[in-house]
Amino acid sequence: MPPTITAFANSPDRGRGLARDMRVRWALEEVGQPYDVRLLSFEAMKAPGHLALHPFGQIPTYEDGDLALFESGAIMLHIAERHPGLLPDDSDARARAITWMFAALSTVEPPIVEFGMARIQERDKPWFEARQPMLEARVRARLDQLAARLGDGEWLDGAFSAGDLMMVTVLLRIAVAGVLEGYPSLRAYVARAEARTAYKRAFDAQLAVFTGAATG
Ligand code: GTB
Repeated sequence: MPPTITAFANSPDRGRGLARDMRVRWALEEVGQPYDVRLLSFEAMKAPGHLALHPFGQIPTYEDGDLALFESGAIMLHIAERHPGLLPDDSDARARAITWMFAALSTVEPPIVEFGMARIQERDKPWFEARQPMLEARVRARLDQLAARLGDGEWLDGAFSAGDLMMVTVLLRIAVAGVLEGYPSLRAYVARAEARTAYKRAFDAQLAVFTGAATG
């Protein structure tokens, strides 16, 4: 039996690959692991059946036999540790790739989410206009630092790894808001990742949910 992941039945991004099931789908595609998807409505996400799997009532989750996981980072690490292709064999390089996963989730993603959430949820609030420049500056500070580290490299640390996969999914969220304009090296980095066959397969699969073409 292939593992089963959960995803939005009606993703607010209309299938643009921004919800966090995308990173899990992409990781599974990179390692060539087939998977099933259980689509959930917002109501089903908060129902006892799903809360037993995910204490916060969110997607994605991952089930494989008796193992049930939540948190996209933990799921991706689990996949990367059990299949070749996403983490280097060398133990130091492996540790650095995992460090980039955590950097993406703990250091780069929070200001990006904060910026994005304000644009969605606070547009009608009196503080919106005043707060935006500060939120955008926090994002840009991280992008400046990330671009400095990437330099003219292809990936963050040698070959493509789970660290790049996670970082790119985080950057994609800001790319749609146009904030990557002015960061040509980061745009090229994201484009390189989007050109990967595994990325395209994952993207097409989650888009098919929105267009109604999904089969499973
Ligand atoms: N830390 C958790 C993880 O990494 O797995 C966060 C999981 C999470 O935020 N899940 C979201 C969710 O289930 C979906 S991905 N939300 C429903 C809820 O909390 O009730 C976040 C997301 C949603 C939509 C878009 N979008 O439309 O662009 C982008 C990202």
